[in-house]
Amino acid sequence: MNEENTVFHKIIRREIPANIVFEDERVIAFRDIQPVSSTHILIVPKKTIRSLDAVTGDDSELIGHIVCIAAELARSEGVSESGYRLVANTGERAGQSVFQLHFHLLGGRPFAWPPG
Ligand code: DGP
Repeated sequence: MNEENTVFHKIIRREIPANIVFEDERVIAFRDIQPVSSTHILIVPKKTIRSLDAVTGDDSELIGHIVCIAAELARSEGVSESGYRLVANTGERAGQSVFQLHFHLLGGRPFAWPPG
Protein backbone atom coordinates (compact mmCIF):
# COMPACT_ATOMS: atom_id res chain seq x y z
CA MET A 1 0.00 0.00 0.00
CA ASN A 2 1.07 3.56 -0.71
CA GLU A 3 2.68 4.84 2.49
CA GLU A 4 0.43 7.93 2.45
CA ASN A 5 -2.80 6.06 1.89
CA THR A 6 -3.43 4.12 5.07
CA VAL A 7 -6.83 4.24 6.74
CA PHE A 8 -5.40 6.80 9.19
CA HIS A 9 -4.34 9.11 6.36
CA LYS A 10 -7.92 8.86 5.07
CA ILE A 11 -9.20 9.86 8.51
CA ILE A 12 -6.73 12.80 8.62
CA ARG A 13 -7.97 13.90 5.16
CA ARG A 14 -11.61 13.42 6.28
CA GLU A 15 -12.18 10.85 3.55
CA ILE A 16 -13.62 8.44 6.12
CA PRO A 17 -15.36 9.34 9.38
CA ALA A 18 -13.92 8.90 12.84
CA ASN A 19 -14.82 9.91 16.36
CA ILE A 20 -12.12 12.57 16.73
CA VAL A 21 -11.31 13.59 20.30
CA PHE A 22 -8.30 15.85 19.68
CA GLU A 23 -6.61 17.52 16.73
CA ASP A 24 -3.93 20.13 16.16
CA GLU A 25 -1.58 20.90 13.28
CA ARG A 26 0.68 17.92 14.03
CA VAL A 27 -1.52 15.24 15.58
CA ILE A 28 -4.99 13.70 15.43
CA ALA A 29 -6.57 11.44 18.06
CA PHE A 30 -9.75 9.41 17.57
CA ARG A 31 -11.54 6.45 19.14
CA ASP A 32 -10.51 2.99 17.94
CA ILE A 33 -13.17 1.30 15.81
CA GLN A 34 -12.57 -2.00 17.65
CA PRO A 35 -12.05 -0.91 21.26
CA VAL A 36 -10.44 -3.37 23.68
CA SER A 37 -11.18 -1.22 26.74
CA SER A 38 -13.70 1.50 27.59
CA THR A 39 -11.09 4.12 26.79
CA HIS A 40 -9.29 3.19 23.56
CA ILE A 41 -7.97 6.18 21.65
CA LEU A 42 -5.49 6.18 18.78
CA ILE A 43 -3.03 9.08 18.72
CA VAL A 44 -1.56 9.56 15.26
CA PRO A 45 0.98 12.03 13.87
CA LYS A 46 -0.06 13.72 10.61
CA LYS A 47 3.47 13.33 9.29
CA THR A 48 3.80 10.06 7.38
CA ILE A 49 5.86 7.70 9.58
CA ARG A 50 5.47 3.98 8.92
CA SER A 51 6.07 2.81 12.49
CA LEU A 52 8.07 3.57 15.62
CA ASP A 53 10.96 1.85 13.84
CA ALA A 54 11.04 4.70 11.28
CA VAL A 55 11.27 7.48 13.88
CA THR A 56 14.46 9.56 13.84
CA GLY A 57 15.94 12.27 16.03
CA ASP A 58 14.09 14.82 13.88
CA ASP A 59 10.85 13.46 15.36
CA SER A 60 11.77 13.80 19.02
CA GLU A 61 9.64 16.91 19.59
CA LEU A 62 6.71 15.34 17.79
CA ILE A 63 6.93 12.16 19.86
CA GLY A 64 7.20 14.18 23.06
CA HIS A 65 4.14 16.15 21.97
CA ILE A 66 2.20 12.91 21.41
CA VAL A 67 3.12 11.62 24.87
CA CYS A 68 1.93 14.89 26.42
CA ILE A 69 -1.35 14.64 24.48
CA ALA A 70 -1.76 11.06 25.72
CA ALA A 71 -1.36 12.15 29.34
CA GLU A 72 -3.83 15.00 28.80
CA LEU A 73 -6.38 12.68 27.15
CA ALA A 74 -5.97 10.16 29.99
CA ARG A 75 -6.85 12.94 32.43
CA SER A 76 -9.85 14.11 30.38
CA GLU A 77 -11.07 10.51 29.98
CA GLY A 78 -10.89 10.07 33.75
CA VAL A 79 -8.46 7.13 33.66
CA SER A 80 -5.29 8.77 34.91
CA GLU A 81 -5.88 7.76 38.52
CA SER A 82 -7.08 4.22 37.80
CA GLY A 83 -4.19 3.62 35.37
CA TYR A 84 -3.71 3.33 31.65
CA ARG A 85 -1.32 2.16 28.95
CA LEU A 86 0.26 3.88 25.98
CA VAL A 87 1.21 1.24 23.39
CA ALA A 88 2.82 1.37 19.96
CA ASN A 89 2.64 -2.03 18.29
CA THR A 90 5.68 -2.01 16.02
CA GLY A 91 5.86 -4.51 13.18
CA GLU A 92 3.49 -7.31 12.21
CA ARG A 93 4.85 -9.70 14.82
CA ALA A 94 4.04 -7.17 17.55
CA GLY A 95 0.49 -6.75 16.26
CA GLN A 96 0.82 -3.70 14.02
CA SER A 97 -1.87 -3.80 11.33
CA VAL A 98 -1.95 -0.16 10.15
CA PHE A 99 1.42 1.08 8.91
CA GLN A 100 1.16 4.69 9.97
CA LEU A 101 2.67 5.35 13.41
CA HIS A 102 0.04 5.38 16.13
CA PHE A 103 -0.14 5.03 19.89
CA HIS A 104 -3.02 3.22 21.61
CA LEU A 105 -4.21 4.94 24.79
CA LEU A 106 -5.94 2.18 26.76
CA GLY A 107 -7.74 2.60 30.04
CA GLY A 108 -10.82 1.78 32.05
CA ARG A 109 -9.97 -1.77 33.14
CA PRO A 110 -7.05 -3.70 34.65
CA PHE A 111 -4.35 -4.90 32.22
CA ALA A 112 -2.27 -8.03 32.63
CA TRP A 113 1.50 -8.21 32.40
CA PRO A 114 3.19 -9.63 30.40
CA PRO A 115 0.94 -8.67 27.45
CA GLY A 116 -0.30 -11.49 25.21
P1 DGP B 1 -2.50 -1.81 15.28
O1 DGP B 1 -3.04 -3.21 15.14
O2 DGP B 1 -1.62 -1.61 16.49
O3 DGP B 1 -1.85 -1.36 13.97
O4 DGP B 1 -3.76 -0.90 15.53
C1 DGP B 1 -4.62 -0.50 14.51
C2 DGP B 1 -5.93 -0.12 15.15
O5 DGP B 1 -6.65 0.66 14.23
C3 DGP B 1 -6.83 -1.30 15.51
O6 DGP B 1 -7.03 -1.34 16.92
C4 DGP B 1 -8.14 -1.02 14.81
C5 DGP B 1 -8.01 0.44 14.41
N1 DGP B 1 -8.67 0.78 13.15
C6 DGP B 1 -8.51 0.15 11.96
N2 DGP B 1 -9.27 0.75 11.03
C7 DGP B 1 -9.90 1.79 11.65
C8 DGP B 1 -10.83 2.78 11.20
O7 DGP B 1 -11.23 2.85 10.04
N3 DGP B 1 -11.25 3.67 12.12
C9 DGP B 1 -10.83 3.63 13.43
N4 DGP B 1 -11.33 4.56 14.24
N5 DGP B 1 -9.96 2.72 13.88
C10 DGP B 1 -9.51 1.81 13.00
